[in-house]
Order: sequence, then C-alpha cells, then structure tokens
Amino acid sequence: MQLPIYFFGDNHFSPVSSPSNEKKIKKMKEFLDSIEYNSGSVFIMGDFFDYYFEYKKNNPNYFEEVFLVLKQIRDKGIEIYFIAGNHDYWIGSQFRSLTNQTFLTDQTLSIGQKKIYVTHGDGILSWDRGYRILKLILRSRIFRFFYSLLPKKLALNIAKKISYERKDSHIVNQEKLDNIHAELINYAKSKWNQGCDIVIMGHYHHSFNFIDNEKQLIILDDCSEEDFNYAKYDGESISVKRL
Ligand SMILES: [Mn+2]
Repeated sequence: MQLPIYFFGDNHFSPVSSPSNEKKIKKMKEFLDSIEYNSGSVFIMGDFFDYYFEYKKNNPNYFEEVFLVLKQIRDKGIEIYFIAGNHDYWIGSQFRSLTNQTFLTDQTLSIGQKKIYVTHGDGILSWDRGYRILKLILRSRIFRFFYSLLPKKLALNIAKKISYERKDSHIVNQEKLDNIHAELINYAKSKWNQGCDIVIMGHYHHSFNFIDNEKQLIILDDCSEEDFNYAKYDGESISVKRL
C-alpha cells in the first residue's frame, strides 16, 4: 500500500440519479483532483454506495459514473482499497476489479510507524445485538442467492426503503452520542491493547477524534454534497481534514 493513505467513506452514492447525487460525485472528483499529483492510496471505508448488489449476469449499470472516476484515478497511479460497509457488502467481481484490494472484514494495516485498525464501524455497540444477527443473515450465501432471484426493480425498492429507515437511526441526542462515544472508546481500547495505535471508522455520520496518550480513535463524518471529510496518514501521523 502506497503512502500517503487517504481514508474516507459514507458517500452513500445512490443507484438512482438525482441532483444531490451528482453534487456528491462532483465533490469526490474535486477531492481526488486535489490529491492526484501525489502518489498514494485511497482507502474507502464502506457505505460508498447507499445500495449495491452485484448480480452475476446482467448487472445494472447504476454506478457507471462513479466507476469511471475510480478508473481514472487508478490510471494516474493511485491505489484503491475498499472495505465493505453495511450498505455495500454485496459487492462482486466487477467492483473488485476496480480496486487493488477489497475487504469484507476489518483490517489491520502495518505500514509506516503506526499500526492502524480499519473498520466500517457497524455492529460494535452493545445494544446492536439484533443488528449483528441480521448482519449474519444478510451476508449469508443463501440470503444472497434468494435475493438475487427477485426482480431487480423490486430489489431496488426494498433496498431504498431499508436504507431510508436506517438513516433515521443516525439522528441522536447528546446523551445517546455520549453513550456511543463511550462504547467506541472502549472498543478502541481493546484494539490499542492488542498493539494498534490508531482505530479508524466511519458509519456514524459525524466526526469524532479522541486521543489518549499516543493512541487515537477517529470517527470520520460522511462525504456529502458540501463536505468531504477524510483522514490523511503519511506514515508517521494521521490528520483529519475537510474539503
Ligand atoms: Mn454504515
């Protein structure tokens, strides 16, 4: 993996084209233009797509424009890594071929001076027990097989509904936010104790940066139409930035 590594995610690109989606793509291009003269790597932290299901045959062309952007930056020598989020773990060989490497599980990167634990961030909270079971079902081969038999239009409509409902769960009050942070700090501590220096995740759609001695927990915000939140790791330290 080439340094520097740029981490970002939660773009939630939609399979249905809209002015808002176009703006998001434009914002990502702007970001990629700003780094294209450096070599390095882009690490997409999941929920890059709001909904992605890759069929073995006749895969719909929902994300042609985004794919093209990825191809272009890879042609410029930037490496692309991807870790699946809860909205886009049904990736297949077509998407994989656009990346240097695609991961379905959490990763530990040992590059430069720090050890970085990368996770999308879903399914960590103690009260997410029901979701963790759902996650196992949704990710199973058997579910994936039966889902692939649904008419594509129906599949897309189901996904839209689920995705819409899950977004509501990101609206939280301060008390809940404090609870979430306390749990995620504990989670990060368990990784620090295993020798990691930095724990980085997305998923929670807000930015949080916690430093404890030499150890760090970074929660990245989403990448919206106006705001592109990312972290840059140069092999020595990691910094959180916005475009
Ligand atoms: Mn997510």
